[in-house]
Amino acid sequence: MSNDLVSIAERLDQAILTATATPQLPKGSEIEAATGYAVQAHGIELRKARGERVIGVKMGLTSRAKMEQVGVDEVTWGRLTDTMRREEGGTLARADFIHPRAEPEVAFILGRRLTGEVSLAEAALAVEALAPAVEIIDSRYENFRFALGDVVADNSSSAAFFLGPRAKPDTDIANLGIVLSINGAPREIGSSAAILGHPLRALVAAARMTARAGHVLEPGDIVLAGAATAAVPLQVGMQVEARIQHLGRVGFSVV
Ligand code: 0L1
Ligand code: MG
Repeated sequence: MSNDLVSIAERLDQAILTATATPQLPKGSEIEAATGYAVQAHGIELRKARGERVIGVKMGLTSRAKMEQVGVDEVTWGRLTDTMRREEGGTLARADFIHPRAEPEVAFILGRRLTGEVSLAEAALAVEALAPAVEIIDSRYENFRFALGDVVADNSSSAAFFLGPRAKPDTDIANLGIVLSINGAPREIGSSAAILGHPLRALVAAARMTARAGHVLEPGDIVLAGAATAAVPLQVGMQVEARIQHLGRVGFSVV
């Protein structure tokens, strides 16, 4: 990888470590999605060198609401590491992030390896459990503004996540009601059908897209299917809760 791309990965990594936004890549020097994935992989190597472990992936921009919120219209993915996982029912320290937003997600926990071109049926068979989840996205770019390759380089904005209790893998997830509440009041309401028409399609896309980058989904991995609603900016004092019909709830407070 060129020195320029290494330095983008290092700049994004510093933005994470210092919770300080970095300027957008200058107009005309935005990177292609494929290059963005190489930069993302390098950023993850920097995290692994600090002892972090990859424990799954997140799919991004899998719903129209999300694509419209950020003006990018392609599905993306990023890696989840162990230090990004937070205790369900616990806290999220606002100061650890730049401009965090929360979004409700369906999570898959895999029971077997899944990679490459797979059918919906094969993807379903690989699922050991489902869970309600909240992803915290925190673009490392100023003003949450980016083009496709830039956001891919930035690990698809992924910053942290909360996972709720496990639900049975054969739960019908085609059209589940999803509510994201702040301080007990519903803020965003959606349906799992907004996630590529069916959240399992996000898992199929995860197997295919990660394989292209030489990344294999392994048993035990967590896959976030992507949000069904727009993301909500977080402030200190908020109690955040996601409820997904038949899957349950997951919540935390922002301190
Ligand atoms: O998880 C997501 O859908 C986010 C992907 C990146 C775009 C954003 O920062 O909202
Ligand atoms: Mg997300």
